[in-house]
Amino acid sequence: MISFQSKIKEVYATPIGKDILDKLFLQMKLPEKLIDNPMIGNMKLSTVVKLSRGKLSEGFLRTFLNLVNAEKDVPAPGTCEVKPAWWKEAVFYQIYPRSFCDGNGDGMGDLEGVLSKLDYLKSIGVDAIWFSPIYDSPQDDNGYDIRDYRTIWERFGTMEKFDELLDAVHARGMRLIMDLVINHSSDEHEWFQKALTDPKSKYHDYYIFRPATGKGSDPGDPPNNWKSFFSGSAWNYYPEINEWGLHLFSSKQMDLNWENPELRADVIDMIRWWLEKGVDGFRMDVINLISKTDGLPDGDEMIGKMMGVRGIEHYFYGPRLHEYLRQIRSEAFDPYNAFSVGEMPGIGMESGKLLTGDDRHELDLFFNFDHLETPGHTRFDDYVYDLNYLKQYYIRWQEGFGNHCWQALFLENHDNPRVVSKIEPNPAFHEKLAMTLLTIQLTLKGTPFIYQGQEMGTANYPFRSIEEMDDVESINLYNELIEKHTPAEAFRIVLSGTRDHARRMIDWDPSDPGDSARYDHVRNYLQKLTTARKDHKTLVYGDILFTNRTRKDLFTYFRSDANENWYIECNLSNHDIRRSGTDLNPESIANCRVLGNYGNVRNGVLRAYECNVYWLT
Ligand code: TEU
Repeated sequence: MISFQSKIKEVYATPIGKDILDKLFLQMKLPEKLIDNPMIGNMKLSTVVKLSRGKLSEGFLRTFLNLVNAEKDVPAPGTCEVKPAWWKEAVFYQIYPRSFCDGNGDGMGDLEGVLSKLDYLKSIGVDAIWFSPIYDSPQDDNGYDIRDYRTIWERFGTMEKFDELLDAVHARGMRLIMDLVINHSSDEHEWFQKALTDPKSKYHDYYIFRPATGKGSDPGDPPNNWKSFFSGSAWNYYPEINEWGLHLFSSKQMDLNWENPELRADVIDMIRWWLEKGVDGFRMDVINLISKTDGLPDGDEMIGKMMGVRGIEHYFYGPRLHEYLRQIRSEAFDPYNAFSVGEMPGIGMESGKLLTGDDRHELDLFFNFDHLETPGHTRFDDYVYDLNYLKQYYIRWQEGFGNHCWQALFLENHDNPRVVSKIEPNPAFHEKLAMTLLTIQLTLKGTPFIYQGQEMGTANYPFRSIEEMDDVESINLYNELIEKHTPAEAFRIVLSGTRDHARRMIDWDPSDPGDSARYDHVRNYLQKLTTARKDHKTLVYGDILFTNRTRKDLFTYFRSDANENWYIECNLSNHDIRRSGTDLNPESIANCRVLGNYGNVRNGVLRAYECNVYWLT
C-alpha cells in the first residue's frame, strides 16, 4: 500500500504511480532519470506536499493514492518471444466515411464510394480497413453519437451495401474493423428515449442519471463538477424527469451505465451481431472511460488543468475497467477470434501493458496519445512540433513496452490536424516529410495505422472563418472562447487544433499540378514501403536497436533477426545534416538501399527530411 509516508521511488515502482509520475515529469519537462537521484527518490510524499507550498492539495494526493492503490496487478516482464498475429503484420488504413469518397454525387462520402476505392487501397498495400462510425445517427458528433447500432446511416447507404462491401473487402484478402462506440449513445437512441418517457423502465438504468436537488423549476447545481470534453458541464438537466444525465462528450452523447449487467449484455449481443456478419474486429472508442468511480465524486482542479478536463481521474482508469474488458473479450471477441484496438486517452505505458498484454485477455492494442503534442502544448496551441520529441517517445516505447505488448503506430486520425502541417510550416517540404513519417511508421516495431489522405501528404486546410467549420468540439470551444477573447483570437486558437482539418473531403483528382505530383510520389513510395514490410518479416518482428540516440535531428535504427539486418536513417529537420563517423557510410552500403525519398544517397550528408532504408544482409 502506498501512503503519505511512502517514498517517491516506491510510488514509481507501481504501474499507475509510474505512469502518472512520467506524465507529470513530461509536462514539467523534467528528465525521468530524476527518480534515480536519491534526494528525489527517497523523498516522502508528505514532504512533497509541504514543499509544494499549497500547489499540491491533500485532495490531489488522496486521489492519486486511490488510483495507485486500486491497481493490484503488475505487468509481466516483457522479455518473452513475440507471438505472431495477423494484426501485427497488417497495415491498417482508417476511413472517415463522410469525407473519403462520394459514390452518389451528393457531396458526401458513402459506402459506394468506399467500394470504388478498394482496389486502390489494396494496391497501396492496405491489409485492414477501420471504418469510423457508419451507423444511424443524428450526426451531432459525425456518427460518434449512435441512434441505432444495427442500422447504417441512410446517407452512407444500406445494410445490403454494407454486406456487399464486407464481401468485397474479404474477396481482396483484406479485413474490416468497425468503430465501436459504447461509452455513450445518442440521446436519440431508443434506450435513452424510453429512459426519459418511462423512468421506471429498465432503460432508465442504462444511463447515468442523478436527481435534481433544487426547488420548484430550479434544478440546482449539477451532481458534480465534471466538465465535458466538448466544453461546459458534463451534465444535462431533463425537466421531464427532474434529473440530470451524464455526458462526457457532446450534450447529445449520453454516457451508458456499465454498472448495469443488462446494459452490458445488450451491448455484447450487439457486438456479436456484427461479428456474426463477419467483421474482423473493432476500434473501441474511448473505451477506457466506461467505468466510473462509485459515487461520482468531484474532480480535482489541479488534475483537471493538467489533463485538460475536470473529473477525468474518476473514469480514465475506472475501478471495473479490466473486468468489463474481460467480459467483452470472453463473451464477444474470443468466440469469433476478433481483433480489438482501444482508443484510450490518458493511459500510459504501464497501465497500457495491463490493458493489452497478451497474457491479460483484455485488448490487443491501444492508441496512446502522448506523442501527438510536444510537452507543455495542447492541440489548440499554435506551435511547431519538434520531431526530436517523437524520436525520444518512440525510443522509450519501443524499448519499454515489452514483447507481451505491441504498439499501435499512428500520427494522424480524424481528431487531429494533419501531421505535416504540425511539423513543417513550409509546404515545399511536405512531400519529403510525409515520406519520412511513413517510413518511421512502417519500419518501427508495431502496427501502422494510416489515416486517409496521409498517403498523399495532405496538409491542413486554410479555413477562413468559423462558419466553414463543422465539428461540434470546435464550435463549442469557439463559443466558450469568445467570452474572453476577440472573435479573431478565438478563431485563431480553434484553427490550430480543429478536427476539421482531417475531415475535409479527399480530393482524388487534384487540378493543381503540384498537388497531383505530390500525391503520386507519396503514394508510390508508400506502396514500396508496404511491399518491403510484407516481403520481409524482419521489418515486423525483428529486434530493434537505436543508434545516435542523443543526436539531434538524426533518427537511426536497425531491425534485425537471425536472417536479415536492416538499417533505417531519417533526417528529422528541414536542413542538411552530416552523418557522424560512427554512422554507416552510405558509400559502402549504397547498393543495399531498398528505399529512399531522394533519388540517390549522398556521402556524408542527409538532405532535408531525407530517409533511407537499407537491407544490409
Ligand atoms: O475521441 C475521444 C477523445 O478523447 C478525443 O476527442 C480527444 O479528446 C482529442 O481528440 C484528443 O486529441 C473519440 C473519437 O475519436 C472522437 O471523434 C469522438 O468525438 C469522441 O471519442 C466521442 O465519441
